[in-house]
Amino acid sequence: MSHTLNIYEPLSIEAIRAEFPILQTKVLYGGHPLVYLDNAATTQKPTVVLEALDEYYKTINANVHRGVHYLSQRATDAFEEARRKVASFINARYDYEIIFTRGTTNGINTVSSTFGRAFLRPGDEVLISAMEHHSNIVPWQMACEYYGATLKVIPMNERGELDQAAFATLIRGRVKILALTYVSNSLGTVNPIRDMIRTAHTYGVPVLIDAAQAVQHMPVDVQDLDCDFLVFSSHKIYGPTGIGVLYGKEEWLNKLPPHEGGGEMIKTVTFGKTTYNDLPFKFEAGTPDMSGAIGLKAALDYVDSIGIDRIQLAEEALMSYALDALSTVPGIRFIGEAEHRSGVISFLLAEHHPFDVGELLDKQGIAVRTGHHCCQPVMDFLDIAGTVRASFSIYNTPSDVDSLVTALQKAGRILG
Ligand code: 7TS
Repeated sequence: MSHTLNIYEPLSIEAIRAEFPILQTKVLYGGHPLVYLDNAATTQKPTVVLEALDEYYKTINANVHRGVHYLSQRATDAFEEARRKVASFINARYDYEIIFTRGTTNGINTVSSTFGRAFLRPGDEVLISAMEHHSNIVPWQMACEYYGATLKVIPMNERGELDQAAFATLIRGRVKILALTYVSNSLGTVNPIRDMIRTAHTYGVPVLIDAAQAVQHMPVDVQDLDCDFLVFSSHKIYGPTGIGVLYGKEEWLNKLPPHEGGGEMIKTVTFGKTTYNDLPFKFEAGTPDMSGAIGLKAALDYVDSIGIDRIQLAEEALMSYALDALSTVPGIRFIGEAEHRSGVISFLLAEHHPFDVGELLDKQGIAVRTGHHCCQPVMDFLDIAGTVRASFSIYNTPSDVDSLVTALQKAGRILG
């Protein structure tokens, strides 16, 4: 759908904002209109998604893949249509390479534990980067601990860019898998993952991409990237919470053992032995989140109706406006100044604690996130307690940025 749109045609932000009922919120203290700049944590939901959830429960709710009856077949059709939508959205070769998960974290844990069981042995290495979210650190640490492997880390510089020379050396070790974020949620860095995937493949190393902060901001094509696994969360791309996606190349998904045991992931069960189902069901034990998948489909349809290319252009323009505008705030220091950035701007205000700044912004109706953003190693490396983070989405406007700037100036004056 997106390719039929003129990507240079400006978005009608007012029309977009009207699709998101929650944006009408007035923040309790002082009745300030809500300025929502915490989109990296979770995005708000457009009416089409809310209606899809409502419609699902009102008209077709039934368990999937199990009943011959009318509702069950309708629910199954809608659920599988959602899978096809996800496959086409990220350009997977086959629908059955799409596994529904509970979210990014659950997707990474599915790969780390099954990959660990199948392939990690004492002396092996798992390679991650210095800017990973805890979700892409801890599961690998646990797998390494369990199987006697070692976790290696690609370092970054002060600007928040990965050290490519160090990567070129590290990948030549005994690396069994590279797990890397596409876009950093704490610094906004967009990593050159296509090149890094190509390098990893020259050493026969498969790559998992954490696309939690990428799919909502830029086109993601898994065949073009040639990644072996890719994960994201529905709730960060205008869809419901509780559901996410694990993409895996057929070849890799077939090599991994199942993650959880239960209904749906089996072909036959006796007390002596169970044989496992084919993809994608082998990785979907138990009743899946049917309404979530259908809500996610509605969200991806919504994104396609605008066009991810246009979203990318509009958000880049807004980011650039925000960087210029924020630069005028006395005492501001940007954290993360990579050349290629997306979605988030992290900063500190003079010597003030990020939490104090965040609280004063909240009092003025502005929602940002403060703290380590589940990236404690990033904060340790930069020797800071945390940052204030403004993160953007399609419904944010230059006027949101102006409100942030005014509120920061006021916070600066109050904090002295
Ligand atoms: N990976 C990245 C890069 C993320 O930004 C997040 C969530 C996750 C993984 C985990 O996603 P989940 O949906 O499974 O929780 N990031 C954030 C954030 O920046 N603020 O709140 C959650």
